[in-house]
Amino acid sequence: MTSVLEKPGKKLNKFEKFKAVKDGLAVKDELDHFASIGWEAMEKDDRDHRLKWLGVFFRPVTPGKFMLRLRMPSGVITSQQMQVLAEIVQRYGDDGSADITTRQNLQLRGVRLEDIPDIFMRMKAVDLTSMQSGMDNVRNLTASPVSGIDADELLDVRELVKQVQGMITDNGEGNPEFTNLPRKFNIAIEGGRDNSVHAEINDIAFVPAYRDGELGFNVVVGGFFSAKRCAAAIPMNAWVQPNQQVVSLCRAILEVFRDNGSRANRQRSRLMWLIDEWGLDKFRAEVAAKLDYPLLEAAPEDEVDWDKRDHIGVHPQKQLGYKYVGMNIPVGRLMAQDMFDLARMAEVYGAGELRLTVEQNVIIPHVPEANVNALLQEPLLTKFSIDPAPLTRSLVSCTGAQFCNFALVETKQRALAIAQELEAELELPQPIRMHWTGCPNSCGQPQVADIGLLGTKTRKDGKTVEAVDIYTGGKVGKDAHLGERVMQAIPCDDLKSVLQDLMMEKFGAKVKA
Ligand code: SRM
Ligand code: SF4
Repeated sequence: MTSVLEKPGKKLNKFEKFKAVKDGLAVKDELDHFASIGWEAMEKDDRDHRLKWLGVFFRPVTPGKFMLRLRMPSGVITSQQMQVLAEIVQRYGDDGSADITTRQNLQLRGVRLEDIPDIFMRMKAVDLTSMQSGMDNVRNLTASPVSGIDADELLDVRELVKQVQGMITDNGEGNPEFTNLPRKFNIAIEGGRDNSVHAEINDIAFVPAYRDGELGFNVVVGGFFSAKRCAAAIPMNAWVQPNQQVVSLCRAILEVFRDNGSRANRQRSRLMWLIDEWGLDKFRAEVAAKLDYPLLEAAPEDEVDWDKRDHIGVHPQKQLGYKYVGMNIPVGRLMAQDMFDLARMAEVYGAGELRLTVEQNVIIPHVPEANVNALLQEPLLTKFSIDPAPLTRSLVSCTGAQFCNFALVETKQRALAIAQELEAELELPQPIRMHWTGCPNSCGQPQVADIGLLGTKTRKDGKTVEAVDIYTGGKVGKDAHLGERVMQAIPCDDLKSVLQDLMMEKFGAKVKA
C-alpha cells in the first residue's frame, strides 16, 4: 500500500509519528510480556495508545483498571458469550461492570492487564473479539437490532455485517491493511425501514433502496461528530447489491481513505474532510476505480419511511408464534449478576441469544409466546423494565467523568437522577429522547436527541462548576437531521428547572397535580 507516511514534505501529527515507529497491531504479540511486567513498567505509547488497537484501554482516571471494548456485529451476542463476559467482570468485584455503548457494543470495566492473555483465550473460545475496536480503526459495525426477526424489515443484514467485520479485522485476528487509517471510522448497514442505526452519523452507511425493481442499498458517506465539527452524511450517488458488493465497496472506501486522508491535523482527518477536499465526484471516481463491478448511480429514493422504534416492550416477530422482549437498561450499565441473569433468561425463555441497541438497551429475541408470561415474572424486570417511565425510557449517556479522562462532567448518574426527578414532577405526553455526553467529542450523540446535553465548565459564584450546552431539534428515523445548540453553559445545579421549562414549552409537559 502507498502510505501517506512515505510522502515527503507532509507534516505528521503526533499520533502518526508513534504509528510510524510501530503499528498498533504489533502489541498483539507482546501481551504475555506486558502481563508479566505490569502496566506501570510499560512503554507509554504502548500502554496509552497501541493497546487500544486490541480494544484494551488504559484509563488514567482509574490507573491499572483497564477498559476492554469488544466488537459485537449488529449488536448480536449469545448467552454463552454474555456468560463468559459476566465471569470476566465478576472477577473484579466492585470494580467490575459493563456498559452497553452507543454502537450496540459492550465495554468491560476494571480489567487487569495481567489477565488479558487469559481473557483473550476465553473470548476466542466463544468467538468474541475486541480487535481494532479503538483508535484509528473501524469501530463496531451497527445494524438494526431486530435484523432477521423484524416482520417489516427489507433485508436481514447480519451476515453482511459479519463479512465486512471479517474483511476489516481478518476474522478477528487483526488485519494490518486497515490498522493504520488516518482516523477512526464508522460503518452501519440498515436493513429495516426506521434507520435504527443513525445512518446520518456514520462515515459509511448503507440504506435499503429499490433500483429498477431490485432491492439493494443506497450509500451515504462522511457523517461524523467531533469536537470541532459535526456533519451529517451525504449521498454518494451509489447503489449496490446486498452481497459481496457491499464488502468490496467498504474495502475500496477504506483504501481510498487510508491512502489519501489527511494525517496532518487530527481535527481534520475524518473521511468528510477528504470528500470536501476532493469534491464528491472525484471521491466517487477514485472509489469506483477500485471496484471489480460498475458502481451504479443511486436509486432515486430509499425505503426509510418509518419513525425510529425503541424496541422496548413485547413485540411480535417475523417468525409466527415468537416475540422479542425489549428491556430498558438505565444508561446502559450492567453489573456481573445482571449479565448472568440476562444470559440465563435468553437461554431459558428464548433461543440463547441477546441483542444490544444503540440506545444502550437489551432485547431477548425468539421467545415462544408460551414463555412470555414467565419471562415477564423474572425479578430482573423490576430493574430493567419493559415499560419504563418516559424519560428513563429514551435516556442515553456516554461514559463521562467516572471513567473517561476527556469528560468535563459526570454523566450517567446525573442523567438518570435528573430524568427520574423530572418524571416524578411532570406529566409527559410522550417520551422525550435525552442524550448526555460528557465533552464535545459527542460519544453520547446529543445532536440526534430531542434534548441533547453536552458537558462543559462554567463559572458560578466565583467557582468553576460542571455545566452543559443544550441541543434540541435532533430528528431520527425517516428524514433524520441533526439538532442544534440552543443554550450554552447551564450550570448542572440549575439544569433541572431549565429542562422543566423546556419540556413544558416544547414537548407539552405539565406539572403533575
Ligand atoms: Fe467515543 C473517544 C467512549 C461512541 C466520538 N470515546 C472516546 C474514548 C475512547 C476516549 C478515551 O480514550 O477515553 C471514550 C472511552 C471512554 C470510556 O472509558 O468508556 C469513548 N464512544 C465512547 C462510548 C463508550 C460512549 C458510550 O458510552 O456509549 C461509545 C463506544 C462505541 C463503540 O462501541 O465503539 C462511543 N464516540 C462514539 C460516537 C457515537 C457513534 O459512533 O455513533 C461518537 C460520535 C460519532 C463519530 O465518531 O463520528 C464518538 N469518541 C468520539 C471522538 C471524536 C471523534 C473525532 O473524529 O474527533 C473521540 C475522540 C477521538 O477519537 O479523538 C472519542
Ligand atoms: Fe468521554 Fe467525551 Fe466520549 Fe463522553 S463524549 S465518553 S466524556 S470522550
